[in-house]
Amino acid sequence: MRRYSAFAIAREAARYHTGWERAWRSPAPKKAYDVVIVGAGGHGLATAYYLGRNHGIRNVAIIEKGWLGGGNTGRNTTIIRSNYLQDESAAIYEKARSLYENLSQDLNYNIMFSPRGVMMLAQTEHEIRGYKRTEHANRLQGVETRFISPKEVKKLVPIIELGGPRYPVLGALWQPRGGTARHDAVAWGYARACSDMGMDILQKCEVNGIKQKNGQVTGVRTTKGEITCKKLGLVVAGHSGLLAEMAGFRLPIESVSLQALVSEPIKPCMDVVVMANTVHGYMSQSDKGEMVIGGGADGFNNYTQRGSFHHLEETVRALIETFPIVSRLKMLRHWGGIVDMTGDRSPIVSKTPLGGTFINCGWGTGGFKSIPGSGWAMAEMMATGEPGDLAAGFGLDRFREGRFIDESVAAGVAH
Ligand code: FAD
Ligand code: PYC
Repeated sequence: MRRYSAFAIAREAARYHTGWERAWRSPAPKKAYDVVIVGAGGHGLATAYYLGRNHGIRNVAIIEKGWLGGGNTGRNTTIIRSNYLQDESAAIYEKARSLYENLSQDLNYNIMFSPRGVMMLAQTEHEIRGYKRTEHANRLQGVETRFISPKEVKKLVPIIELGGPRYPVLGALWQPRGGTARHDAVAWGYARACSDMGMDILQKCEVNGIKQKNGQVTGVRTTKGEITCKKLGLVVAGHSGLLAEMAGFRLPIESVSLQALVSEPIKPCMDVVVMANTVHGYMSQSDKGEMVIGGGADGFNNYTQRGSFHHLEETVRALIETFPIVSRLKMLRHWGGIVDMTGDRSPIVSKTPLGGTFINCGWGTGGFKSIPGSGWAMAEMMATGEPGDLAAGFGLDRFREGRFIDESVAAGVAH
């Protein structure tokens, strides 16, 4: 595949852009692969990419029932940060954040990483204590965060209302190298690199059965026929429970809808990301000028990818008290994605009871930020058969042993 470069843009401009190649191939499925990954979201594609790049395993198929990036990867609000509390989480989220710093160069694809800074507002005494604790933990973990005063908050975000009607802003946990990236570009960049390594991305192909013999996976049944494999990775976020059932085990996961909306584009007015977790709203401004807004997860399990009116009302009410200018904005679009929630709000990156089968799920409301680190850890586990340092804490056995990694506060989104 030809590299993208300034020279390539000039060359194509001179010939009316007739020479661009397709970013990835759309091949027919082969009968057999060494590795099959189910789910072409960010985590599935990143797993395949690092299998090829770090471990030289390239006879890989990534199977997607819809279109690549059409799940939560293309529906999220793109916040990237690593200000988690527990050591296991800080390690994997910071690995991901640091990979994001150079991901455009690594993939030769502009993912528009924008380390503009992320702040989580403290609006109660309890939140101040919690975020100061996180700041201290992050210092020990090598993650750069700082608790800042209301004055510093106002300087960074002039449009904020510090003395809100219900909760005043008392400070914030500030991560200066947190930020955003273009979500579909992350999926597209990984997909292009995987295809370039000879891997097959099979879109519009649903896995509806898992074949096994003597406790070992042998392949998958799909809407395009049977495919055999030596190793299988299940990376399907909100559909993880369904795939686990096909493989013959149960997961401690609930699937719920998380919603977001964007406004009409306006002039640049906010160049950081703000999360207000007490009133339950968060906001950033996209490069097009739209205000990207989200709230808490639905309070009931479901598989719908739609928004709902009660959520709109709750989220916009929270945002208006934090940013009064929101009251004069028109909203353009509203959608939902099915997120996969564990009890401790930490992911599962694990071997499973079925031999040769590995699972990556449970990133819940916060898995966009972790895509590169998660793919790196999952690839290592699939290549070697055992979890490495990054994945070691996130095994399924922690639920049996009560070894939870509680991140219900750092998850940052009401659930
Ligand atoms: P997905 O992108 O959902 O990919 C899974 C894929 O598996 C899908 O494409 C699906 O079609 C496919 N699949 C399912 N079943 C099958 C099958 N049987 N056969 C074949 N394919 C199948 N995270 C953050 O870090 N920051 C944020 O700001 C943020 N905001 C969010 C806002 C919203 C509204 C939502 C919904 C989520 C948000 N998240 C955020 C969470 C984040 O989007 C997810 O954790 C992450 O995208 C999960 O990626 P994934 O690759 O695991 O899943
Ligand atoms: O994990 O930072 C996050 C997040 C923000 C909005 C949804 N998830």
